[in-house]
Amino acid sequence: MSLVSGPGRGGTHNQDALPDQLKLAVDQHVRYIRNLDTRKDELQYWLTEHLRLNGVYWGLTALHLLGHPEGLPRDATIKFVLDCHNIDGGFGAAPGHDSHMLYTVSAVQILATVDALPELESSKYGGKAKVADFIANLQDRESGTFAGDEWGEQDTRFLYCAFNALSILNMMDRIDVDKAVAYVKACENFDGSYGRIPGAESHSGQVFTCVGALAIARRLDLVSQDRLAAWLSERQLPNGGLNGRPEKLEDVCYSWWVLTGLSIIGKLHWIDKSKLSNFILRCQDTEHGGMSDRPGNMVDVFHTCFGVAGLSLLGYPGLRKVNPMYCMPDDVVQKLPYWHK
Ligand code: GRG
Repeated sequence: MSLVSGPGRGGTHNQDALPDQLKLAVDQHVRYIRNLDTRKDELQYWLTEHLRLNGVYWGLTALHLLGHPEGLPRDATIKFVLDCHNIDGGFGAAPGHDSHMLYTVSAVQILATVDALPELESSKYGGKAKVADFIANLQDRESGTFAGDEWGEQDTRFLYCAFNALSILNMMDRIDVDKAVAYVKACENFDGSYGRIPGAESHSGQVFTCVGALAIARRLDLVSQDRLAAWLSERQLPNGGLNGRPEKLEDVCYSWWVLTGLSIIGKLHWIDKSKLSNFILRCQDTEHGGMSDRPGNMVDVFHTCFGVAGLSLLGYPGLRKVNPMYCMPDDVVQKLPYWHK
């Protein structure tokens, strides 16, 4: 898809009228992401092995939103994902690593994004039913929430990951959705925002997971929409960036965690979109590509993904539309059988 002539959403900027530092450095970002896997002689590459499958998801998602799906070779990507599959049906961060919910959701998202979900059936450790079993076994049938792995830490992040992956696999019937939904409601605080477990501090990361899970379950009626939107809009600081909770610093990734909540409940206009968009663009390395948490800091693929996804939600021209519930290209989500029931 050509970035300029592709199906962009139109939005807050006319790109040609922008000064250079406020233009999205598409070619540099694509080159930066493509080169990440060629840096195997760097210590940093091996120090981040425990995040590899997440890293592939972040890089691939950014490339697809930037209009360059060819940026990572499809066959090698599918092979790497399947090499991370384990006998318990879950996926590890890299071949030989233990299974965890966080990598399992990335595996499912990657395969769906490159239209390769049927490839799961060729895995020596079983197809999508086995993956669904791994996820379903992590639900605490008493409380309804989920653990990340067999060791048991519970967090609404894992509940969201289960909803995300199982809805993509069209296997939500493997879990007790009503119990999980009631658990999410119990994580809501007086300010309309959400925490990791009932009574935990409100954090915008948890707004993404809780509101995202309720949206996937088609239960947005449970969200205190005006109170939540007020709390989320207060996350914007004078420099345009967003923080994750009161009194904290801004960070590009909150352009995703905060903005998605507002987008899902139809209140994106409660923040200053143009100021946020300029903040994200100031976090680019326009020479070598990539985005950082704040202007001038070192770039990484996590912030690059959520910066680009945030710009897509803001309607930055030329970007492929992102889906706020899944952080995947919207056209991929629209085709999922789960959304046609
Ligand atoms: C499919 C997009 C996608 C995600 C999978 C893992 C997950 C589900 C969601 C993570 C949601 C979350 C908790 C995001 C927040 C991440 C973050 C930057 C946490 C930092 O917390 P602190 O306390 O930082 O270190 P602050 O900014 O509060 O000081």
